[in-house]
Order: sequence, then structure tokens, then C-alpha cells
Amino acid sequence: MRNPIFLFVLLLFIVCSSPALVSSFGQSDFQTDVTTEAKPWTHLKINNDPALIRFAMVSDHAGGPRPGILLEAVKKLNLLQPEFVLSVGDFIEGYEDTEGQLNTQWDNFMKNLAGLEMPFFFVPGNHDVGRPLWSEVYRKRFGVEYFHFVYKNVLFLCLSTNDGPEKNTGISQEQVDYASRVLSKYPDVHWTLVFQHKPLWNDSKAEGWKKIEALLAGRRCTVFAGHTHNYLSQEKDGISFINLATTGGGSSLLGPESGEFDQIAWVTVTDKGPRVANLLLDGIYDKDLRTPEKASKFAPFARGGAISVSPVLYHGETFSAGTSHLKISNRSDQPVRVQILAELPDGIQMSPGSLSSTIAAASETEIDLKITASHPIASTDLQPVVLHWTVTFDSMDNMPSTILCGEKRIMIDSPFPLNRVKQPVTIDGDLSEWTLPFSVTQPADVWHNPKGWKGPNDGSFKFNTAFDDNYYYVAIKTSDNEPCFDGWKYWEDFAVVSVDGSPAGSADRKKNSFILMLGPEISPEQSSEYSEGAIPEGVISKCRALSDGFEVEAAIPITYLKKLQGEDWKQVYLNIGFADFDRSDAREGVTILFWRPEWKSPAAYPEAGLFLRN
Ligand SMILES: [Ca+2]
Ligand SMILES: [Ca+2]
Ligand SMILES: [Ca+2]
Repeated sequence: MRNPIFLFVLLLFIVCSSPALVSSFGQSDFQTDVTTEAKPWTHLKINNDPALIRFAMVSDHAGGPRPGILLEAVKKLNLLQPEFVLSVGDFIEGYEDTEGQLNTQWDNFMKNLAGLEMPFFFVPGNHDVGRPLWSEVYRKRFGVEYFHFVYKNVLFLCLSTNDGPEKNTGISQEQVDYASRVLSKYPDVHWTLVFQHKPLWNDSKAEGWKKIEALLAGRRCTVFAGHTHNYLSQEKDGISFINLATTGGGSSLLGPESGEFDQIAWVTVTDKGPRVANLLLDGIYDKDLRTPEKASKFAPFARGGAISVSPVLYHGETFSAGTSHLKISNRSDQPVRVQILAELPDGIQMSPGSLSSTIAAASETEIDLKITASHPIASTDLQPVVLHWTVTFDSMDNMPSTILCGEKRIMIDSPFPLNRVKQPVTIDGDLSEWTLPFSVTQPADVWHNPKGWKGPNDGSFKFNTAFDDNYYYVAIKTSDNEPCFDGWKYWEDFAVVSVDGSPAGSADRKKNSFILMLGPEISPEQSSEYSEGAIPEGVISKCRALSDGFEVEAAIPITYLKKLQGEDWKQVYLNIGFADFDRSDAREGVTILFWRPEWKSPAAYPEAGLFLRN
């Protein structure tokens, strides 16, 4: 094929006859059959610049070490597949006086590191080289304590911060001279990355370091250290100084905000410099994060079904005492530790008040919880008892324990009298004709996003319900830290009113129920579009926005109840939910706070929300 014209024609033929080839993007590895003008992607500037460097870092492993962490880090580094791994020292505990003892420690460390699939670069810490003998052992294994390498035009300068007299903290003049020579040799590298154990930039007496810092001035440079077991990122004179947390070193593990956590740092050197992603070791999982086997073990607890409580049911206008039945089923093949702490409403005691026990594999436990009021409490004021539960599956194979937690609410419930209205009701969104004796400061259910409800100041409500010859009424006033009425559907505040006019003993009392969505910016059309069940003809409602929530009045024609139960209708089931969206808490999202368990919820019970005509 020596004819260049033939070759050109052949190429042209190949390009024109295969729309799959996206040669115009210069992405010869990318092929597709999408030929439409609109594309199912944003653009094709694929992030695959061969100049990119992607490496990982580990931090301190000594000082009260947890040796299982390094093994875990090695597994997780292999999952992440960096090009290589850097470190900032303190690999072994040190503090031994013989070469043999030190070598035993190194052998253990190297054994744990052996599974790492990519190169690992050693930068020594005070536990590794902080005494002359330790330094001697280190050099026998690793040759030098400070060194450099250049990779893809980036200078990696690895220093030793235990290079003072007698191997105390400091950087010797010899090492300063070395750094100076290296920096002069590579004045124009794309970036300079410095790795050292101690963050000497915070040490005013670190003379050797000060000289190196002066040499770094004006360079595109990032400096990494460890030692403090406490993450801190600082900026000084255009240089980033990053102090990593731990990878197995002593730590209270209080979490990212306190800087105490086990980590891998993932560093990508781009054309604009390094981008650092701090990955919590506990946040990296392999593909078997959840398998059918694990799902069957944890799901009953995760969904809350393994722990159940019965409601405390009574009759009368005040509550004084009752019993709830708590049942915990462990269907897994290992014992679980269960802790339960009760959050009690004012004036309520529970015995026992807390529970801490181990439930054997494939077994269950049952316990009676005696609930008493220190003085009779009006039914309309009663809030549920909240049981905060924690279930721990202890670690089986040197991986973190699985801790699940959640809440169960014990409802204290009685049928309520349904009264005639005290004075005529006008459906105008103004509740001045109403008293609102029902107070909901602790919901029975927090729907959608349980963590999104921060307590009564976030969302609570009061309501009342009554009837006259023409209508059955509901009036609600919400209290909200952040009223929001300009969203869409769930992304704004509104009330959910569920009504069931079925007669007593009805086989399926949900069959005749309907749900109204009522909010200041929710139109009747919107309400009927999203509501469930057949809304009876003639329902009227009005809402009014307030600075701290909203008010709702709704009237349902009494014919609805008469049709289902006859002229002599006797009862109605009611539930009310306050759907609260707060713009400043969009992360944890919308919550629906239900007065009684939602009728479809597993926590529902037949007597929930029953009103008997008075
Ligand atoms: Ca009114
Ligand atoms: Ca709120
Ligand atoms: Ca709100």
C-alpha cells in the first residue's frame, strides 16, 4: 500500500462509513453508536490527561497503634488503585534498645504492607529514626532517610525531621544543603511536593526547616506532614501545608471536625496543582459492601422491624399508667448487642428506663415496659415515649463493627371525644374561633427523612377537630423555624389530613379514607392531583401563611360520614401530618411529622386516631 492517494481515500472511506468513530474529539479510545444531534452526555473532554498523577498517602501508624488498620488500608488502597503510595512516617513503635527488637517490629510492619500492589515510599518519623540505633536499622532497610524523585515533571522531596543532634527533632545543615541542591537542580518543575513527618512549619525553633521554607518561597509547592494525629490544613505565603490525621496511629477517632480519623489522602496532580481528597478509611468499601447474605442479616434491624413496641391503650380523658410490650428479634447468625435509651415526655416515667443486653443468634427477647404518669396527664397533651435503639454486630473479620441505630415510639393513646363546634366556623384560614387543645411536639412518625427533624423548634403543630350539622372540621396551626411556601410538592410546607369515615368494625378501614394536602401555596387542583383516595364533593379549605408557620381550616361535608355510617354516624378516624421543608436544611430534606402512625406504616394500630361522636 505505497500509494498515498489510495491510503487517503481508504482512510476517508473508513471515517465516513463509521459514524461510531469520534475522531473529531481526538478520543480514539472512545467509540459509540449515538448519532443523534442531542447527546446523552455533557461533553467529551474526558479527564484522561496523561500528565495527571494520581497517588495516595497514608499517615501515622504508631503511638498507640491499631495494627488491623494498616491491613485494612492496604486492602482499600488496592481498591483505589493509585499509581503509588507516599507516607509521612511513624511506621513502627520503636522505643527498643536492640537491633533484633526493632527488626521484629519492622518485619511485622512489612508483613502487613506486603499485600500492597503498588510502590510505597518511606518517609521516616520520630518512632522510626528518633535515636541513632533506630536510624541505623532504618538505613539498613531503606538506604537513606531523605531523598527525592521526579515523576512527570513533579518533584517529590522527602525529608527527615528527626535529623538534629542525636537524631532529635530538627533538620541538619547537611540535609538543608541536600534540599538546596535538589531545588536548584529542578527550578522549573510543574510542582514541588514536600513530605515530612513533623509539621515543623508550626515550630518557631526549627532553624533547619526555616532555611528550607525560605528556599521553597515562590515555588509552586505543597507540603505534607503527620505526627500530630490531627488533621489540619493551613495556607502560608501561597504554600499549602497539610497535616494528615492517622492510618492506625493512636486516635480518639472523634471524627472529621475534630481532625481525628483514620484516613487515606488521595492526591491528583493536575495542570493547576494538587487536588487533595481526604478519604475516611471507614468510608471506603469493596463491591461486597452489601450482598444478599449481609442484607438478610442487617435488614430486619435497618428497617426497624426487628424491634417492635405495642401502643399503650387506655380509655378516659387523662392517662395515669399502662404497659407497652417490647420485642427484639435477632434473626441473624451472630449475637447482637442492643442498647435502648428512653426519651420521656414531661411527667412520664418508664420502668425499666433503659436496656442493655446481648441477644443470642436466632433468638428473641420480650420485655414489659411499665409507663406511669406522675400526675394524670390530659390525653390531648400526651406525647409518645421515644426509644432510641442501637444494635451492634461486633466485628467478625477485623473489619469495623456494624452499628445500626434508630428510634421506636411508644404511643399512649385513647379514643377521643368528637364535639360539636363551640362557635360557628368560617373557613377563612383565620383560627380565632378555635381553641387548639391537641399539641404535637413529638410526632408518632417522621416520614421520608427521620434525621431531618431537629425537634419541636424545627416543626410542631396544634390542632382541633369538631362538627356541626353541615360539616366535619379540622383546624391546624403549625410552628416552623423556616416557613417555605414557594417550592413544589414536597419542597414546601403543607399539611396532610387523612380522614376515614368507615364504621366501627369495618374490615378495611383504609378503603374509605382520603387524604387532603393543604398549604398556603397548594391549590385545590394540586391537592386533588397528589391526594390519595376519593375526596368527597364539597370539601372546602383555606390556608393562611404566618411568619412562623401556617394555619389551615378544612370542612368536609357531613354527608360523607352519613353516607358511610348513616344519619346516626358515630365515629371518624383522623390523622394529621405536617410536611416541613426548610431551605437551609435541604441536605437532610423534607420530613412529614405525623400525629399518629401513618395508616400504611408497620407501627399503625387499629385504634390510632379514633374520634367518637359526643
Ligand atoms: Ca376561621
Ligand atoms: Ca422546620
Ligand atoms: Ca419549613
